Amino acid sequence: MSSKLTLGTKEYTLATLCLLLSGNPTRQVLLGYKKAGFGTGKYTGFGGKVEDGEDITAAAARELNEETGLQVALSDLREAGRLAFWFPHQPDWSQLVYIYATRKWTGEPVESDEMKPTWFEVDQIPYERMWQDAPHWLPPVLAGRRVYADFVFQADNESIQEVNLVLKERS
Ligand code: 6U4
Repeated sequence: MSSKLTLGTKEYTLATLCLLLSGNPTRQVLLGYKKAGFGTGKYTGFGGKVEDGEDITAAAARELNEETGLQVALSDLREAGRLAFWFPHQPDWSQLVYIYATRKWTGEPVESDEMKPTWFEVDQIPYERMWQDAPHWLPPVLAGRRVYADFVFQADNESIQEVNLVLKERS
């Protein structure tokens, strides 16, 4: 069973998203081309639903491993923000996503049934092949900030209707 969180009248599924960064300042980011499941055909970070009773950071490391074969220590996952995605026309798609970033892992990324991992230069990110929220939150995360945001999607479940975004400096 996946974990849920209710905020007011909205119910969100808890999920994670991991970004692997290389260079300091960041020059490249590892994104995955989603081959199956939610967001098929789009590039995203690595992650998935938090299981009932599971620690959220542990879920992030587990999903990263399932999708890429990489290992990451929980202490190397830096909290990079929290994003609430609300789909009023498809409420069961709504997720509260915990974002993590790391520069430390072991192994080489391998393609899985779900994801094809690819490195992108930070000035060549394929925003046109990502969720439409990505241009709002990914650049500040790549610049080392933490992003706390609420997104509301339109009836097409693709376009953004409303965004509220707060940036915090690196902790
Ligand atoms: P299963 O467990 O098979 O249902 P799947 O449907 O493949 O998994 P899910 O729901 O477990 O995927 O995970 C969805 C992933 O997509 C998470 O890493 C969070 C991320 N995600 C969800 N909404 C997003 C959005 N609007 N923008 C974005 N990533 C999003 O960039």
